[in-house]
Amino acid sequence: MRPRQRREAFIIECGANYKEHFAWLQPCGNAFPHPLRLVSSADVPAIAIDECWEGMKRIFGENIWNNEAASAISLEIDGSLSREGYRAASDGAGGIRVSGADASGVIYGVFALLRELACGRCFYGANVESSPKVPLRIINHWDRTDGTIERGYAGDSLFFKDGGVSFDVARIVEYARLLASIGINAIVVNNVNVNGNDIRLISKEMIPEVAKLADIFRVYGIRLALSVHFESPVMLDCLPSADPLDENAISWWKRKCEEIYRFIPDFAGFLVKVDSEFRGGPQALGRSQAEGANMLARALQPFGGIVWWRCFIYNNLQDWRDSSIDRPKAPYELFKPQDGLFDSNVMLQVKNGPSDFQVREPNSPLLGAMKHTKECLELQITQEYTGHQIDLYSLASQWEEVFAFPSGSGRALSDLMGDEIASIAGVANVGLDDNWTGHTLAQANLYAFGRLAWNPRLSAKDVTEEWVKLTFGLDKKVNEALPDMILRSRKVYEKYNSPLGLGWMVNVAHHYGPSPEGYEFTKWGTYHRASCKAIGIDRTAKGTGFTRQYSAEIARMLEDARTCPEELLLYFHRLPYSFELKSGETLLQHIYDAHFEGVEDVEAMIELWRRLEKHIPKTAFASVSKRLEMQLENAKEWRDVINTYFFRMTGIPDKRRRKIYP
Ligand code: GCW
Repeated sequence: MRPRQRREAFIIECGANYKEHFAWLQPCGNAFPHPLRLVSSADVPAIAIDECWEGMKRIFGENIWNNEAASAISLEIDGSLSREGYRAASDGAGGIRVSGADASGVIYGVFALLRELACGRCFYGANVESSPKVPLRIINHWDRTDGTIERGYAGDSLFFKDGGVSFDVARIVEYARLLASIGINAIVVNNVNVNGNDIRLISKEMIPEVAKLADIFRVYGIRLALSVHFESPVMLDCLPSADPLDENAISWWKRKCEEIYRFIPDFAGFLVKVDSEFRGGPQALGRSQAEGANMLARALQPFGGIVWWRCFIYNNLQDWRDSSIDRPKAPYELFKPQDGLFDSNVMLQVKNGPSDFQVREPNSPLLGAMKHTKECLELQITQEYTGHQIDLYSLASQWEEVFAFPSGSGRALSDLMGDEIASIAGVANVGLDDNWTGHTLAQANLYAFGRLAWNPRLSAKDVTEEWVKLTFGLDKKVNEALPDMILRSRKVYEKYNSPLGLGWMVNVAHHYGPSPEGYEFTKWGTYHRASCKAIGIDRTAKGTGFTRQYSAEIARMLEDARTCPEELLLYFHRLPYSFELKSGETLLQHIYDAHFEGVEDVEAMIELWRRLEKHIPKTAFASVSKRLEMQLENAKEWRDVINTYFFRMTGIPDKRRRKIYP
């Protein structure tokens, strides 16, 4: 018998058939172990019970539950486990006990058990225990209240429409459970570029509307946060100034927080972008970043709120003629001297790379450099520079490298996670499209974000294999071939988009497709400075000095073109086209080869995908096939434009005499 009635809003139809919007929570019909009862202690949240009930039916069918059964799944709280942690283990009597440290822990424990069972791991041997390495695991939406999404490639916003909060309850519930199933515990629902009507999301009129979203997410242990405009006091209430030392501005934010917490008692806090890309901020008012951030932090502090203060600050009105300014240096130069000045509920939010979510970048030297200030690592799940969810691109493969990147004293970034870096944020790749992510296989990136945020030491291979099994079932052929195709896709895209860490050869307007000099003479600070002889920026001590921002051992490695990781060569060095790579090829020949190979690799991917036709649900097969064809066109465009560009620039032909357009 069911332990309690499910509320209407939580009923998700679990048909026997694959549906794209179930994502990785598909019905699967795995081998039935034996009937079970479901028992739980009184402090277990109703949603954990519901998810366990529905989830087991999804995996094993309706008959899994039988009130008379001898064995049980029992859910309980066990305060001895670490925060948000869980244990799911055999109880020795044919059943399983799921213990969670707290309400969230039981929810995560249930989803972990379901994941194990759906992946075909043995029911009787189930034994998983885990707790998150990083306490705050956040999704950042770049959604606007008009319903559009900045850098969104999967339809309109799930949350907003026509200037206000507007959503389909069932869809948000589905989204919340998908996020909870991968361990997400906070969500920022609006864009960091807070413009126009978006500024009003914290107005008296709109807070109660936003609170309706918070109410849904809360059930799944997810706290809601908002991006705010630093000048809100001026823009919303006509105060003369937003100066963080001005008493009026200070008390405005205090009152605003009181107002927000009346409607959203567990409000997570504010995400703030200032002093960059046409945003005002403390710097524009002659104040420091710390003064700006602390004003907001002190207003949130009595309620347990946090300020995520973005470090993506640089001069976006640079003169391309001036080679003394080097954009990647800006965040460290600005923030490092202010280490220790930020309140304890401020998290400095740093993008993984010092440039901007390029296919290949070193890690930002600011990550781990702030010894007395908390940081948040920002990753981008939406594929802005990585193929717009048209081209297949495994971000798990990229993030695995980000986490492995050396961070001084023999430590990798993953070693700092949860310690110096107390939170992790991912820019969402979802929208109203039926399959959430436009490209069905891009669901794997959202899945991987959650899993790696929980445990940054998991391998890209493991989480990708998991996603494939959960999404497309235990078909051997698919399980063998698809993870590999997904995992290799990052390298494939890199070959035709950005070999040797070059980056920025994209169309300026939208960042898809090639434009070798698109950014070259702009004000954005993103140049490769290709001439007929050499290419790349010298960022060594002899050049812009950017390498000096890293610890001595890392700087030494990057300084020398012979020890610098080859895939980052042109990020740190300016080199002649004749420079010889480890393969023995010249730099120019490598660029030609990579672009030809990129197209061949996409053709091979298409071939492989075709061979899976009978094993993949029709809807997913058709939509992915269509995108792969578009990707092939894109890869060819990149190959021909970039190779022609360098051939015209250098006059040196491809030594393998392949077609280049003179
Ligand atoms: O480079 C830029 C992106 C913007 C984004 C910005 C940021 C939300 O192209 O679309 O704005 O980064 O991260 O603030």
